[in-house]
Amino acid sequence: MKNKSLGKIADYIQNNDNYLIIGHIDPDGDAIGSIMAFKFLLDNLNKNSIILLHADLRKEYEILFKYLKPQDYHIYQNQDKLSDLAKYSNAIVLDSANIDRLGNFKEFIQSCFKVNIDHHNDNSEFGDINYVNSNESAVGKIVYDLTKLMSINIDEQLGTAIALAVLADTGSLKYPNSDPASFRLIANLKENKIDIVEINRFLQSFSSLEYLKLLSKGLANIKTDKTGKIAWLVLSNSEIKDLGIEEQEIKNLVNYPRDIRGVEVGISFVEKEENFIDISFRSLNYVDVSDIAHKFNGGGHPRASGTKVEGNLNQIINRVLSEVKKNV
Ligand SMILES: [Mn+2]
Repeated sequence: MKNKSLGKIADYIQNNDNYLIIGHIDPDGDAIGSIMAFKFLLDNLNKNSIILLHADLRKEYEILFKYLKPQDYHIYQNQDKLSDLAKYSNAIVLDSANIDRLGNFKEFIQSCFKVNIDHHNDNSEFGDINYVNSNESAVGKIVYDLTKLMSINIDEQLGTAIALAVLADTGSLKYPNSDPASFRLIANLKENKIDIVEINRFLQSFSSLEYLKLLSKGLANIKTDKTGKIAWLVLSNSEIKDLGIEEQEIKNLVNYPRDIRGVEVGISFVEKEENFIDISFRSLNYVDVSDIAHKFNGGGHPRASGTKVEGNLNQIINRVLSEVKKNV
């Protein structure tokens, strides 16, 4: 069922109970912020719910986990443990373009009643109720609108989660998707005493000195094509292993090649596991990088997309660059 208004979702959650809340695998700030915000929204309605996590993010996202109790979330261990969640018959799925993005929880979620809330224009509308609006800068903005629609008070925890989601997906209101509504949302939350400065500091700071050293290796490896319109950063698995960085710490490296003046397409190739390359694409003005990601079984938005490809690092770089060159 395709749904053009949030009213159906508001009615559904008012009239039901026991919700799983899940976002996409390898979550970004919008995924984490919006699942947390949804938890706080449901708490406000006295609904029973639990967050599903693909990996343990408690340390990295302490800024939000400080508002949660251990029984508020389930960190994936194995398929057997999922039977503990049998009483939850509804799933709120956020920021996930398709069901494959749910990783190990995919099969388990299939049997639930699914409310799919997203802003990816390639969303497959896998839900029993779907609200997909690619004009929204972040899923956190959609959760905010739902909060307003349901007249839920935005307290510190709910406001912090929403602001983190929107600031993450808009690059702290710097990216082209930062529409007036995103600025208004942040201004409203700031008026509600949400600490926007602290959230931006969290999003823009480095997780450790080792991470900064890894970044310096990545930066030293940046190259551009002859036109100067394509720039790419490369990190091999041996470079990552040498510094002992956790793979989930590595993120947003694609912003560095993208931020070189004159560059239209920035790319990062990060070999998190040997022969498994995480590729991220960002574009500035006109190249639809979601089209390029789709050619390599990935997805995303016109200005921000990604995929994961198995194979030899240098061969994959060459294949991807030749595809990008056709589009620039
Ligand atoms: Mn998002």
